[in-house]
Amino acid sequence: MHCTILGAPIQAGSGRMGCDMGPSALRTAGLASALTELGHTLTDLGTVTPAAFRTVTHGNAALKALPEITAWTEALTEAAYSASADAMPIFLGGDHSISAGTLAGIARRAADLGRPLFVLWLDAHPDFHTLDTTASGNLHGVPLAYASGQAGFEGYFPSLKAQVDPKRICALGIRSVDQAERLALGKAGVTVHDMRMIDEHGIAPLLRAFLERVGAENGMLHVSLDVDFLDPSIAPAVGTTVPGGATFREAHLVMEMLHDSGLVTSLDLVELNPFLDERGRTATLMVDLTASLMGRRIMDRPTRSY
Ligand code: EXY
Ligand code: MN
Ligand code: MN
Repeated sequence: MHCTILGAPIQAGSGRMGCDMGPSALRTAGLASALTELGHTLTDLGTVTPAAFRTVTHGNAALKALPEITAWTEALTEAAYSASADAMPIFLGGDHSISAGTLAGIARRAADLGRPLFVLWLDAHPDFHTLDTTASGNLHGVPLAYASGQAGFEGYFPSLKAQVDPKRICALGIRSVDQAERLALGKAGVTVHDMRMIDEHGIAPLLRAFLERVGAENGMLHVSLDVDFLDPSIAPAVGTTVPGGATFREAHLVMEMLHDSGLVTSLDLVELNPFLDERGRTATLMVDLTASLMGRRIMDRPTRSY
């Protein structure tokens, strides 16, 4: 497969410093060689440049860095649209606000191709706030709501050429949800598999059911991997740790199943804050998980088609 790598060093969406070093840490941890060793070809397109900042004011006084995040969203939408023309783009965050742009651009690509876009959101959080409901004002908490066309972004964020159908989103690993998000997710029809679901059923059957849907509709599949999907004991380098996350083996199993499905068409690696890491272990784990998603395996086995 041909992959393109794009760096999106945004940190303003997380309300703290450090995520701007994410792309650099992922490169240092060997992302490029992990991909080429698996036989993939690769173009590193470097760092996306945000559009010019506009002065924007909003009634929610808590909002932080709105002009900056909307400028990045504008640029990332274009970058994601172009990069998905003939390759599998891998977007290196940066905090999760990058996905406002990556999803918007990929959704436009899917619409051009006449294919349904599915999203697998691997995260402790659903990031389903609107500009009106976020209390923290941290815009890494809004990208999924924006890209799926929830109300309240008009006039602030770029208008969407195509949106993600919320009914084609599966959020997996969720364990920190604000009340406004809970209501909005239910209303929009997003599939949310929280940790309780994973504990009761196991992660594989939940993911398999979703992949079967994607395969049945010949869908494209965007995977958005937030570091805090993982348990903090194995992935400390994130500002929003929540106990009780995916284990090392659960996370690798998800990646291995995604590879075997052959369905993944784009990927975000987000929220890595190298300032909080321990000798690069979280960056290395994120690269190893990407390698599993791209075909690294312990032993050969027949590929399953979904
Ligand atoms: N729901 C909380 C908020 O809106 O502030 C926490 C959001 C954390 C978002 C991280 C990236 O996944
Ligand atoms: Mn997130
Ligand atoms: Mn999160």
